[in-house]
Amino acid sequence: MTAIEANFDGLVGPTHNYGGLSEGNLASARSEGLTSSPREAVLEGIAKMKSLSDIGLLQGVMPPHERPFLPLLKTLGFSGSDSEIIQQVSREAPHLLRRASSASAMWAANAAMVSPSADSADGRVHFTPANLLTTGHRAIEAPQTRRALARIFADREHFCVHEPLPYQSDFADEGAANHVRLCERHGAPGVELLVWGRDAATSYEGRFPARQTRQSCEAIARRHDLDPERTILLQQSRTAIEAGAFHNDVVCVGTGTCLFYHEQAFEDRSGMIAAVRRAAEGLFEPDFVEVPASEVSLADAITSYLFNSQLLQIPGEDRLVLLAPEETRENPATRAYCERLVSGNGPIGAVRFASVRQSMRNGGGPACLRLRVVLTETERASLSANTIMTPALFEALNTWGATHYREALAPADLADPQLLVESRQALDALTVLLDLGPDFYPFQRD
Ligand code: SUG
Repeated sequence: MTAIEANFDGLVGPTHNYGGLSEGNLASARSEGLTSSPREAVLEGIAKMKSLSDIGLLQGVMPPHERPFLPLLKTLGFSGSDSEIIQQVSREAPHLLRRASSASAMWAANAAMVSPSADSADGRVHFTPANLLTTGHRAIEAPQTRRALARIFADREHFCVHEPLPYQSDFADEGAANHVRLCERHGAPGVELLVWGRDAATSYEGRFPARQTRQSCEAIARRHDLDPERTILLQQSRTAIEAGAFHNDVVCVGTGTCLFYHEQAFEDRSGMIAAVRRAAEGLFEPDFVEVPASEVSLADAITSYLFNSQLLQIPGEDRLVLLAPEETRENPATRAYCERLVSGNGPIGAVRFASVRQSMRNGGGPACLRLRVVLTETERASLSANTIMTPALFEALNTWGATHYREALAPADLADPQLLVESRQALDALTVLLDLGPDFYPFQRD
């Protein structure tokens, strides 16, 4: 079966801001209180999508969520008109307003864990929306994410969109950011690597939270009906989490037969290599591109986001292309590493750079912004809604972002009730553009 790997990018929402909400995410902490530019952010994201679509890759769009999220504030006891609620919460509990206003759904790598039909016993593509329960601002994402996935991947003959895992600490799940799939061809059975940071059966104490549990990986492997022989559970290294790698995709990325990772990414590095080799036996020969700490320290890997890159198989190119954030070029250690990498004969033949600075300041690089979905031709043909990037959609989204988004958003602006009005207008217009149906957002159903 031939299949391709599509990227569905999260469109940045109109309230994009720097709330300092993610413990263990160093960029989020550093940026707290800065003034953001929602318009620049959304346009950067749209430009990245367009550039991938232009080189022949299938590019989709995941819609932003409704923010500020009034249902959360109402559940917490705030009442009155929408504008009264915003004013009251901004006076009495500004941290809750930040929580309810984050545009964090843009990081679509955390939207869900996805297994292609070639890996699942029932021959369907499986999605588990991530419960994201470790951080308060992200724990409200899953219901809307599920709705978006169920709208786009509506055909039940080909797609199965599960409920998120239970909201219990044992099942903390952060989606595809802790998942890598290796394969000979996208349409052939592959090896799925599920990476966890914490085993719920033992106590975990660390400087920063470990956001993914072993138990959530086990549950996902079961419900996606993956072949146990081809599925590997791996422990993310504690050292990496302590250094600020809050997801495995901050220190590792893989596609096709190539796994590109930092020497200190996994707790048991040689065990990981042996397990991948064993699981790939008879399918393909894995290529391990390991970056030694002596060449790129964990600290440099994390500030530059070298690994939070998209590793792309571009039609017409023999070797893989690494699409890294601009910050990787600006860091002397990672720039020098990239030059050496492409001068060799390894599987990665070129490094290109994308500017996603607004997202990067919150710890989201090119890889965070996209959810990969492997699709056969039949599955591709059965997608619903209008979410595939085309020149016309690009033009429409660009105009939409430039029209509806603010140039600048300072922390105090979250208290402005007009921001809620503007955001809803933007989402109403987007619902039509992307053909998401009349009642896609909670505010449209009220
Ligand atoms: O979950 N940042 C996100 C970044 C997610 C990056 N995704 C991947 N690595 N795949 C997070 O920590 C910061 C929001 C704020 O502080 O305003 C934030 O949620």
